[in-house]
Amino acid sequence: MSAEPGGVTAVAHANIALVKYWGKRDSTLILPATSSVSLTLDAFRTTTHVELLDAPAGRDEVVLDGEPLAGAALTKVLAFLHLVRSQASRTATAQAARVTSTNEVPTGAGLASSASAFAALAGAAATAYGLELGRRDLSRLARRGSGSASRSVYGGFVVWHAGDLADPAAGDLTSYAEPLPTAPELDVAMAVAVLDAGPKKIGSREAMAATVATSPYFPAWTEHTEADAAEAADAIAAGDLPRLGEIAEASAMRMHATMLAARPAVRYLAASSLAVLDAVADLRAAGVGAWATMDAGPNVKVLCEGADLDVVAAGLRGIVLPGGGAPHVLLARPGPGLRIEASAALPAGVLASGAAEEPA
Ligand code: 2P0
Repeated sequence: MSAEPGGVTAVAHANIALVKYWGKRDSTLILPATSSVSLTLDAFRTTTHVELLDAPAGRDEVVLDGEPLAGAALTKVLAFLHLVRSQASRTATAQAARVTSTNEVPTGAGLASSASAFAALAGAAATAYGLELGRRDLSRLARRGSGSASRSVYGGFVVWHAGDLADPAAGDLTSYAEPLPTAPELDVAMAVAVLDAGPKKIGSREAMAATVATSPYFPAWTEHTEADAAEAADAIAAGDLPRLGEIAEASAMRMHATMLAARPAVRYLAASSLAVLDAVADLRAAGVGAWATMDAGPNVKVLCEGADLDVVAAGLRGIVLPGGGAPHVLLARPGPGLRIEASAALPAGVLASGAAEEPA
């Protein structure tokens, strides 16, 4: 089959883990040490277009936000395209791809840009190369680009299963994401206190590996996280936001405690992060349901009820940071799963199978 004229566009949104993924048991297949639970947001998204070229596979072109991608980020994308081609069983496997991506997430600032990026790339590349994957297999494929990307295949609350621990082949088949049953009355939102939009000092992949290798707290982290994921799923099904918030904040603090115990310490917590954590505690003391979570960067995301978003945002904007000034605050609500749009006819079932499994 020849290249689809026009190619394929996919849109995916960032997700924020409420029960964190931190540590792999297999770094080639990107199998996590534990299951994780997340919320896909409406605010930060990646749009990726993939078209096949009349050129051999070694001539892939990758452009991110108008600039040719280079270095380690390019290597990751090329390896992912190679994986997609190796899974596709048509003559087009030998064709190169042109990937054009636009990120509406501050790249590398701990706002989960790799999650939306690899979910969108998985959707666009798999479709362009003629792989007819359902949502579950798309989430397994996205996982190979970046673990957290498996969760951005779905909207709303999502679980990414650790999968079968017996052996890597079984784990590869069973480590996928899926939407979580959610109480209809559970109306949540997230305020993001952006403290440093610059690139992080140490990437999460390297930081995770250092934590697994050197933190004596890592076994305790894995031991408790599986139970946290199950309890978070229960709280989401029951519509119990206070319980979910408490688990989420504890999971984030435990993850940072575990990485702080690495040698040398992996430290994303900044003085400004602590100021925001204090403000969140103050909000709670004043009777506002607000719970903090943090990822591989200093920014603090605050989970709250949808109706409380304005009061939470006002509280965060009122913080005087240690260096002076106030945090920049972004507002988000639950967002949708991966959307794939092809500008040419696609094999029947590719788009339909995804749409059918999309949560309302
Ligand atoms: C998460 N993070 O659950 C955790 C919490 C950051 C802190 O997943 O190596 O880019 O590509 O699988 O998914 C960020 O790590 O790592 C991440 P790889 P990823 O969201």
